[in-house]
Amino acid sequence: METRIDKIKAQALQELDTAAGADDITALAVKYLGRKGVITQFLRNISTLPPLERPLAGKSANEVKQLLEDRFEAARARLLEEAAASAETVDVSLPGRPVAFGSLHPITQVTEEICDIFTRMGFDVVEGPEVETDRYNFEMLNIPKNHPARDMQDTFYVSDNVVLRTHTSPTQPRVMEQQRPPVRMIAPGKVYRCDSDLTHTPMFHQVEGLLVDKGVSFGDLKGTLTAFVHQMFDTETSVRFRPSFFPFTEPSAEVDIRCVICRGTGCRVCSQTGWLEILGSGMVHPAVLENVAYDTAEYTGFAFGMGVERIAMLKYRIDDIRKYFDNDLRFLRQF
Ligand code: 2U9
Repeated sequence: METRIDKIKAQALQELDTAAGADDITALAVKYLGRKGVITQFLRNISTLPPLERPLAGKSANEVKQLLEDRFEAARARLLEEAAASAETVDVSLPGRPVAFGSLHPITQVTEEICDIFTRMGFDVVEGPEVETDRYNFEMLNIPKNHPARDMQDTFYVSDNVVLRTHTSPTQPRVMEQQRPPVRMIAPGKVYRCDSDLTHTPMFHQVEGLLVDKGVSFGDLKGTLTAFVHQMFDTETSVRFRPSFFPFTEPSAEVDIRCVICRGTGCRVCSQTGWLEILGSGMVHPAVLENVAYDTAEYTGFAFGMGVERIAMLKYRIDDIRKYFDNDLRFLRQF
């Protein structure tokens, strides 16, 4: 004969079969095994049964209680497993996650653009060491022992006779020592100076150029650098040459372009002058040619140098040089 506890058991298992989720299982556990649950009540009421029936009823009720506890626990574990399995499922019909493409740093892009322009004019691109000897960084370029550029305030010294190069020009005498004229080369790369503010960083990039051959004149310098400016900016950009001084060139000239912002009317960027300085240049000093045993009666040359950050600032209208080195992707993604 089916006892009352058998009926409770059958009922509970049937309800468990139709339980849809974790909440249903919890509700069943409360309904049957909770403090006021059906089985708990049943156990409590055993004392009201005739004495002979009590042991069997108690034993069966405890067995059913244990069985239900096990079944509820197993049902919970199965639900958790199913949830984990469905979370791992790959939906191959979903579109792929977009891959973020990297791009060249704006300074690299502008360096390459400068190199391309001079390559088209027949210049070779040569790279030299960033840790340089006093001999190539200063001596060979006619920079005297007492020159302020040699001061420890301006130059990073590695040891007495070794520095972080302060310009890329030492690459030139290294090439000239190995090669007879004609020499047509540019030297791009990193340079280092003890300096840091809105317009200076301790490391920045230069491209410095050199052309040595028979009969090279100041007219060649002007023509070459004007062609460079017209390709780098546009052919409407006027150029002017202003007398200057560098130990390695004589005569020397700064090269200015018409302000790219105000086109010459005067603004904050050009300090109301209408002009922007973008290059240093000059005829190679005879002492520099003699240092590499070039015959100064036969050969002359011109040289020039530019800061890449400055050219890029003017081209892209950037007001703070430090933005190039902050690694802020919102800035870098614009190029
Ligand atoms: C040799 C002889 C001469 C390279 C030159 C400059 C003028 C110049 C500056 C521009 C801005 C550096 O980045 S900057 O601070 N450069 O003004 N550089 S002539 O002259 C040379 C190079 C090599 C053998």
